[in-house]
Formats: sequence, C-alpha cells, structure tokens
Amino acid sequence: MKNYDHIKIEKKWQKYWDANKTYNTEAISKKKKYYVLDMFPYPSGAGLHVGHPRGYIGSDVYARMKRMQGYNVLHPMGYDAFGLPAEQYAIEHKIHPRKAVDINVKTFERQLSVIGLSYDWSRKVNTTDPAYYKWTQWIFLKIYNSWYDRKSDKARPITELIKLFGKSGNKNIDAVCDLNYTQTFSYKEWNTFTEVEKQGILMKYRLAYEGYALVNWCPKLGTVLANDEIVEDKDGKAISERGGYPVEKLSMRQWFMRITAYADRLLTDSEGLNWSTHIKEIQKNWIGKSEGSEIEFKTSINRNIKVFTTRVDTLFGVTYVVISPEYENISEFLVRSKNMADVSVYIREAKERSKKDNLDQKEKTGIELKGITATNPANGEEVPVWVADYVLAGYGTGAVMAVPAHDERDYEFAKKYNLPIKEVIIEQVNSRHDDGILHDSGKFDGLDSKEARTKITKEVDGKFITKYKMRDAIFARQRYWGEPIPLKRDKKTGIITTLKDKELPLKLPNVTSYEPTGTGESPLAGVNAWVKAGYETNTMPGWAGSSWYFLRYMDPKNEKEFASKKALKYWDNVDMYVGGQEHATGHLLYSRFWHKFLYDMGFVPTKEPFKTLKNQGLIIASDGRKMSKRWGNVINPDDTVKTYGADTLRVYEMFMGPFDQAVSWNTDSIIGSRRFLDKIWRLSLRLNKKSSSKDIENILHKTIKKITLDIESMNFNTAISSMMILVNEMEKDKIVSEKDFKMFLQILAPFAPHITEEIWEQLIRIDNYESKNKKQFTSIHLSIWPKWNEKKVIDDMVKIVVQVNGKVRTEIMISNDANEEDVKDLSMKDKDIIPWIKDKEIKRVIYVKGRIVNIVI
Ligand code: ANZ
Repeated sequence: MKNYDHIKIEKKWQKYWDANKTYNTEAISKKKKYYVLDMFPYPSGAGLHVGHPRGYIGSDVYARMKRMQGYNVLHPMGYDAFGLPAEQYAIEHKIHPRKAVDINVKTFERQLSVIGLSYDWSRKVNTTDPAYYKWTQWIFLKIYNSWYDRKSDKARPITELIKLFGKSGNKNIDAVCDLNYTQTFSYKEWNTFTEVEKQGILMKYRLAYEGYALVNWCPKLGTVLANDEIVEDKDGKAISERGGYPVEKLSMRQWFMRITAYADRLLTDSEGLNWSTHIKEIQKNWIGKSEGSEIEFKTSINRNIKVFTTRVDTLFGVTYVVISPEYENISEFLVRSKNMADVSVYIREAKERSKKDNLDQKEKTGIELKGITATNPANGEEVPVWVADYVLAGYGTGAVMAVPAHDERDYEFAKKYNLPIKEVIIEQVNSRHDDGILHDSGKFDGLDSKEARTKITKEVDGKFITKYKMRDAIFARQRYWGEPIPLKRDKKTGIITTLKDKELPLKLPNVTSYEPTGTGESPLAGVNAWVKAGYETNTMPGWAGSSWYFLRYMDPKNEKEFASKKALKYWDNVDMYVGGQEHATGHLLYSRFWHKFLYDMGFVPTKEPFKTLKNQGLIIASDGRKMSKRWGNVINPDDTVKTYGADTLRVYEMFMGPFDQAVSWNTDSIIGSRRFLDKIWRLSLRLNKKSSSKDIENILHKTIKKITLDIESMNFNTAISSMMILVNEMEKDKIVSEKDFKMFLQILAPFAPHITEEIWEQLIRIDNYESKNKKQFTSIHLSIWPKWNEKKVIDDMVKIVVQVNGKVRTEIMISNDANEEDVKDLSMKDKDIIPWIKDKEIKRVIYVKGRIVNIVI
C-alpha cells in the first residue's frame, strides 16, 4: 500500500480484532489484573458527538498500555438505559421505550466501534435487561431488609433487629432510624404489638423505606419533575424546562434510601481515594458534616426553644432567637403573641412561598413575636423571639440563636430590622466570622473559641451534636421506564411483603400507554393485573442500575449470583475510573453507598468501588458553546472518522489539551494530527536493518520513558507532542532502524491502534518474505510494552558552570559519570579559568553535583 488509506486499514483491523477476540478479557487468571472503567452512557436518541468519546479514548489508551504491560485487563462497556432520556425519546417518537433503547444502543455501538475502542464486548451490560435488573432488585431487597447498627458501625439484616426487639425492646439499641421517631418499647410490649404495628416500627429502621416527600409537581404536564428539569422564569418562579409550565411543591408517597447512615464513612473513606481534591471537596460539602451544640432557651411562655449552633462560643453575643415558619410548635407561640393576626398572615405567606419557590430565598423576611422573650442560658438576658424564613425547618432543630456580630445571615437580618449587634470575639484570623478570643462573655473572657465551646456547652447543660446536610435519597419515580420495585402490599392490612429470590426478576409489564398518567401516579397504577397483584407502582430512579454495574462486569453472565465470590475477589475493585465530574453528588455517592452496604453484608471484599478516578474535560464547540443538538453545533464523530480516520480523531482528541480540562473543537487543526500519521506512514516505507544513530536511540528511549509515565498520569497531550518530536528527528536522519521504529510503533499503538497494527503486520510480512524462519503474526496490541534503557535516558554529558569567587567565568562539558576530583581538576585546568587563579592561593573548591564548581581564592 503506497498511500495511507485509513478507510481500508481501519475496517480491516476492526474486523480482525473482532474475529480474533483480541481484546477479550481472560477469566480469572494467574496474571495480575487491571480494571479500567468508563462511566457507561445513556443511549440517548441523538447518538454520540465528538465530545463524548474524549473520556473513552483516554481510558482506552490507558487500558491498551496496561494490556501491553502484561496485565489481564478488564475494559468493558454497557448501557444505562432506564430513566428519563430514554422515556422522553420514546414519548416524542411514539415508540415503546424498549424499542427506542434497542435502536439507540445499536447507534451507540456502531459509533463506538468505528473509533477502535478495545472493549471486551462479550461482557456488555444493559440496565434494562431483565437478567441484569433481576440483581438490581435483589440488591434493593437486601437493603430493604437491613438496618444500620451504630454500635458495630455497619448494616445488619433486619431479622437480627427483630430478634433484638423480641429480647430486649429498643432501649439499648443504637440504630440509625427516622429522625422523628422517639417511641421506646420493652420486649414485652414488642411481643404484644400487632403485625401492622411491628411493620410500621421496622419501617423506621429499614435502609430502604417508605415515606412522604415534597416533589416538584407540574400540573400541566401531569408529572413529577427532577430538579434539573426545572428552570426559573423571569420573575424567578419555577417552571418546567419542557413547555415552560408552572411547577409546585407537592407531598407525595416515595421510597427512600437511608444513605445518611453512611454519611460519616462516605466522608472519612474518601480521604484514602486517589480522586481529585475538587471532587472530594464537592462530596464533603454535600455531606456537610457539622459539629455543634444543642442548647435550650427558656421562654416567657414556658415553652423551651432548642437551638443548634456550631458557635456556642458566641452565646454572649445573642441578641434575638429565631424560629422557622414551619417550626413544629409554632402555633403555641403564635397564640401567645400580641400581634397574632400579623404573625399568622406572615406564617401562611412564608409557607406558601417555600412551597412554590423552587430555590433559595433571595431576601430574608421575618416578624417579631411581640410579647414573647427568650432567656439566654448563659447570662439570663431576655431577648426577643422572631419568626423568619431564613431559618429552615428541616435543619438542626428548626430554630437558631442569632449572633449578628459573627454570623453573616443574622447580620443581614439585624441590619434590615434594626436589631442590636453585640460583638464578643476578637483576634480572628481572617474575618469576624472566624474563631478568636472571647470578651464580654463573663467568666469565659480570654478563652479561645474552641475551648470556650466545650466549657460553655457544659455550663448551660447543652449537648454536643453532629449534624449532616445530606438527606436520605429518594428512591422512586412515578414513571414507567424503570426497574419495578419488587414489593407487594396486602390490600386489607397494608402489610408489605418482599418477593422471593426465585420470583425475580419482577418484569416491567407491557403497557399501551407509558406516558405520565396526569394524576402524578406511575403508569403502572393503571395496569389492572399489576394493581390487582398488589405490586408497588412506583419504579426505581435512574441511579439504581448504575450503582452497582461495575460489579456485574466482573461476572456478567452469572445467573446464580450478581457476581461470583471468586470473580469479586480476583477483580477486587475498579483501578481506574474515567468519567465526567458532573456525577460528583449523584452516581459517585450512590455507588459508594451501595458498595459499602454490600461490603457490610459480606458480598464484596472491598470498602470502596473506585480506587482512582479521572475526570475528562468537556469538548466545547468552536462557537464556544457546549455541543448540543439545540445549538446546531454538533460534530458527529462518524464524519471525522470518514474524512480523517479514527486514528486521527483519537490522536487529535488526546492532543487537544490537558485531559482534565475543557478544550474547544477546531476542525482545521485535525489536519495536524493527520499529517503526523502520514509522516509515520512514509517513514515506515524507508526502514533499514542498520542501527539508528546514537542520538536517535537516546531520543527514542527518552520518549519511551516519557510516554510510559505520561499515560500512567493521563498526560496524553504531552505524550503525543514528544512523539511528534521523535518522528521529526527520525525523519531528518538518513537511517531509520526497523528495530527502533517497531518500539516507536508500540508506544504509539494505544493512541493510533489501526495504523500501527497495519505497519506492524507489514514488517512481519516483509521479514517472513526475506527469511526462512517464518514468524506468526501476533497483534501489536498483545506485544510487550517496550522498556527504556536507563543508560540511554540519562544524558551522557552534562554542562557544569564554573565560578571563581561566585562569579560565572565559563562552562565545561563533563561526562555524566565523572567523579568529583576529575570535575574539579578539569575546571582548574580550563583555559578560561587559568588567568583568574594563577598565582593565587586556592582556599576551597566547592562542587554542586552535575551543576556548579566554585573556586574560592
Ligand atoms: C449561632 C452562630 C453564631 C452560628 C455564629 C454561626 C455563626 P452549619 O455549619 O451549616 O451546620 N443554623 C442552625 N440551624 C439552622 C436552620 N435550621 N436554618 C438556618 N440556619 C441554621 O451551620 C450551623 C449554623 O447555622 C448554626 O450556628 C446556626 O447559626 C445556623 F457566629 O448559631 B449558628
């Protein structure tokens, strides 16, 4: 082949790899394993644009190097195909979601395969496949049938809790349970409870439980919307992104997962993960652990107000106390206030606002409860009590002690309503919100904030408390296209029973209408047989199937277990996970949570699913926007592959800029990557059996070292630029040694797998033609990754600066292994140095290895 014909070459090798199963993972083997995983995509109707494969190409380069380094590499791909995108597509195109998903998967698969990604397709998973979601349902049931024991700090089967209740009631049990559940009972009482009562109590402890939550309800669309399906109109009111219809808050029956039980472990275990600090920080803030104190204020109406504060050291600076409009006992305060009518209007309006307004309140409002005061437990001072909407009912105790001198929100509020501001902390590090030294705080004056917090909490009989911002996760959608929740409800008693293992999967029934019902209920509520059987009508949310798929790849065809113990032990966990950072508070938290649960139950051997995580940056369209059908700026990889070749696309996407940063697509610069490959093609036609020059050899070995380290750290762009330099040097040289060129091909192979394979094969063919010992062809991608020769990597000669009394007088070149005496000797004999030192007494000669000689006279 004279010219580089990418179309022919790429087709040929994709067919060959497929037929020869070049990339199939060995089952459990003696080899060391390496697990390289991409976040699997939603197969949306639009297909791939050139932004999507960036992460896939990066992880593919990485996986290919690991394979060549001798690892048994697991590098699979699959589809996360339940949920809204697939459902929307189906509704818009009036086809059943099952069909829509199958069509979309085909498109994705075709697009992915022309890029030459080295997936083991025999391990493909699809979350909508009943053979897959059988195990999603199975895991759900395990979670449903578990509780969290704080004493052993792990999940345990609910059967054990039932036994404990029967033996000693719930007094000595330290379990994570519903925040509002305070009932205690003895074992005798437990045994007298009816089954319905018992099940009601257990629901407060289960790790998957039923409850109510405010959801975003769009009456016009007749459906519940996720937060990211809502936008604001010009007045800041919530409207649906599709159609622009009003959205309200509505309380609806839901299933939840008690992820809060794992808050602390999710926090502490993230420290050991090799993830970007940015993502860890996002998760940390999301979990929002805060350590503080709960203290009580007595009030003039004989009703205490308990507040949660992280800054009890500022207690002497309290100038008022605030309760939330949705505070539990607010009516008792309301009826005793002197301005009851106004307060009641305020409360009603504030509640309305919090129902309707989607996001954070912009301007703080409030009203004083006239005639009611609270007593500061530290100094007996009487302060006013206010109701205000900047205090949230669902956080802490729903009430705060306000310290406007040291808290920004209180400050804003105090300024607006002319409330006093009293400073009690000085010598803060950065701002008046920081810790410092106490003053005007009675006997605590002079203490630092930290010490004061302990002492003051004790003094006022407060409690030390740890709170989390994170809430339990809703685990239900009122839509059709999701995994059925494998529970049945008895019509008369309401008692819920779980399906047996052998009844799984509970398959999604065929329906004629899978559109929202308009009542807010799932379309399954309209399927007679389903309702008659008593099945749960909500389906699982989008995040169910993706919370454990990485485990299924380890043993994807197993019908008896979600994965065998042996496979789980061998594959251990994901070594390298690549995907977008937009999943920081969704998928990446949920899957860590499920994994920890499975660990507690002894089903997986590791505490964390993903050891290392790398986030690829976005590819922005050349007009500066995100690529999207809506903007008409999408570039289809199919076109690029056709015109320039998959190898060019791969090299270009890896060369565009640092892997983790956003870059913009520029069709004009693709040609540079293509020329690089053209050059390599031409070089391959003039190879030589002689050795390369020493210079080329040195550059080659340096490049091998650099590429190896760059791929390891995912610095793909610098890897490519150093290969470009090497190719330029080779091109200039008269002799291009075949042996050296082959090593170069090997390090290029992960980036450009087709062209390298083609040249590799041609070289073997030529060799075989010329020699008697015919060699069998084996793929370059299964060849052994070249090792660099350390001696060739170190420069032979180094430059030494020679100074006299600290002033630079000349430079000399010395051999790398020259010893100290030789270097000093050489420096003093140098013709440029002799004039400076002759006839002088030399006091000292200082040598800084490999860099400087300083002669002191
Ligand atoms: C007095 C104080 C003085 C506070 C000070 C802070 C600084 P994090 O860290 O986010 O947990 N707070 C408590 N419950 C609240 C609620 N339901 N709605 C709104 N704000 C609430 O924040 C804890 C702090 O947030 C608490 O500490 C309380 O204000 C406020 F110089 O108490 B602080």
